[in-house]
Amino acid sequence: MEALHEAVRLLAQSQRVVVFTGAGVSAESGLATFRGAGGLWEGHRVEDVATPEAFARDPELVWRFYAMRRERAWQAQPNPAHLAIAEMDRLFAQLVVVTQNVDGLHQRAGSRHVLELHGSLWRIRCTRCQRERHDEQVPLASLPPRCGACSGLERPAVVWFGESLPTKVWEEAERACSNADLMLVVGTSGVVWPAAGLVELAAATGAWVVEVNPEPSALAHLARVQLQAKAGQALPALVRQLREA
Ligand code: BV8
Ligand code: ZN
Repeated sequence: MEALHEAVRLLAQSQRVVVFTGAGVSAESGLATFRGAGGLWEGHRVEDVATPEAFARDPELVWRFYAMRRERAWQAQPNPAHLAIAEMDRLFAQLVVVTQNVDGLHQRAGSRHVLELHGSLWRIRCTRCQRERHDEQVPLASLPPRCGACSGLERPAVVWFGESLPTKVWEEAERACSNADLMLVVGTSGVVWPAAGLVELAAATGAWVVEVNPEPSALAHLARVQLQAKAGQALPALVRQLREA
C-alpha cells in the first residue's frame, strides 16, 4: 500500500487540511450516490427532480423525493469514513470539511467545521417570505410543508441544479481551499460545478491533493496520490497510521 504511506507522509507535513466530500463518503452508510444508481429516482433523473422548474411544476413530486431522502438519511448512521474525518479534527491545527452532501452525517459524526455547499435536507425555506428553519421531523407533518409565519409554500433549503450556491458558504470554502496545505478529495465524481472547481483552486494555490475513491474521478489528474479504495476502509487506515506517525 505504497500510496497509503505517501498520503500519510504528506498529511504528517500539513497543518491546514480541507476534506472535500461527495456522495461516495455516505455510500457505506447505505445512502445512494447520484451516479451510482444511474442517478434515477422513481424513473426520474435526479437532475430533472432537483431543479426549481421541477418544483414549480410539481412541488408534491419534488417533496416526495426529499421526504424519501430525509427518511433514509435519518435512518442512516455515520460510517467509519465520517468518524475518521471527525477524528482528524483533533489531528490538525485547521481542518475544514467542505461537503457537497446534504445528509448532515458529517455533523452527526462529530465534525465541528462543516461547510455545506449545496445546503441541507434538515433546513426548510419559505418560498414567499424566505424564512429558513431547521427541521428534523421524519415524516414531515404535511407535504408540502407550509410556512408558520405567512403560510407560503416551503421548499427544501438545498441548492438545485441551475441555482447558485450560498455566497457566504462559497466564499468561506474558497478561502479554506486556497489556504490549504493538503486537500483530501473523498467520494466525489467531480462532475458537479462550481463545487469541483474548489479542487482546482486548492491544487492551483499549492495544496497537495489526495483522492480517495474506488475509481478515479474527473479530478484524478489533480491528485498527487490516488487511494483506490472505499472511504470506509482508507480513512480509518490513514488516521491509524497518522496516530503512529
Ligand atoms: C449553478 C443538492 C448556475 C440537491 C446538488 C459549470 C459551471 C457552473 C454550473 C455548471 C457548469 N457545468 C454544468 C453546470 C450545471 C450544474 C452541473 O454541474 N451539472 C452537472 C450534472 C454537469 N451545476 C449547477 O447547476 C450548480 N448551479 O451552477 O447554477 C449559476 C451559475 C452562476 C450563478 C448563478 C447560477 C448547482 C449544482 C448543485 C446541485 N445540487 N445537490 C440534492 O442533493 O438533492 S448536486 C448533487 O451532486 C449532490 O450534492 C452530490 O453530492 C453532487 C455531486 O455528486 P457526487 O457527490 O460527486 O456524487 P456522485 O454520485 O456523482 O459520485 C459518487 C462518487 O463516489 C463516485 O466517484 C464513486 O466512485 C464514489 N464512491 C462510491 N462508493 C464509494 C465512493 N467513494 C468512496 N467510498 C465509497 N464507498
Ligand atoms: Zn413564509
